[in-house]
Amino acid sequence: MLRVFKRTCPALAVALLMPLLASVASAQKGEPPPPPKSCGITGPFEAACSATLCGPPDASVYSWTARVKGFPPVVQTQCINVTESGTYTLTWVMKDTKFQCSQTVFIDKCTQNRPPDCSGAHAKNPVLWPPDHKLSPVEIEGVTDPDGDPIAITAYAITQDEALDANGDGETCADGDITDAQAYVRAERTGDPENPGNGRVYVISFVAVDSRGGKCSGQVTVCVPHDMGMGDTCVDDGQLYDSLGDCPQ
Ligand SMILES: [Ca+2]
Ligand SMILES: [Ca+2]
Ligand SMILES: [Ca+2]
Repeated sequence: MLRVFKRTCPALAVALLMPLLASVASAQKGEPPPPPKSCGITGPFEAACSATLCGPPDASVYSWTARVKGFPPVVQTQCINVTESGTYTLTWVMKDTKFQCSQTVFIDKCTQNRPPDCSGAHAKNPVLWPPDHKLSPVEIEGVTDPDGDPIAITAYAITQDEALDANGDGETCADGDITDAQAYVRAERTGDPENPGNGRVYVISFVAVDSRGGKCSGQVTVCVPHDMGMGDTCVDDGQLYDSLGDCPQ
């Protein structure tokens, strides 16, 4: 290639080679090449597998665009997680002034995806109190991905160790719900003087999927104690009942 350029268009060849020659000269002098300039976006210029780019904090509007395969037309969050090389442009508004900045990122493609790790999963609020019979969302925390990929969690089953309509727990069925992959459980337990119970235990089953299709599955528990005086503990008497079921007729 070089010989062809020299013969046909020496001026063009020199122009193309100038940046390369400059960086070789600076390397020979022992100086590191100058870092690319940043204009308000924080995040790496090179990364393995994926990178997180963030706009400045405290802006009132964020709008990311990129001509990159799979990137949506607009993403309106402060930070984005990207898995493809390309130039990402952010427009933001701060104190009624609009700013714009672009950053080019080179992503070294991962050849092997490692699945998420569900072993540390737990409910953000493992104890529900008071037992007011209301449905509460179960937020699942502690699932990680060794590659740093974003993870989506989908709840698919809920069971419990008390009957759905036992003595002293109101007459509410079902005692769980799953809407848009989010689990909800009812804050109630068996608790009349003749049948005091030992706290209700819910088990929520879920699957976690990373952005490249790797997955793991796990379970978290939520306890509705009999009372707070005995401590906020529950005894699991066996997950015999489907929380999503109807009351027995
Ligand atoms: Ca992964
Ligand atoms: Ca019930
Ligand atoms: Ca129990």
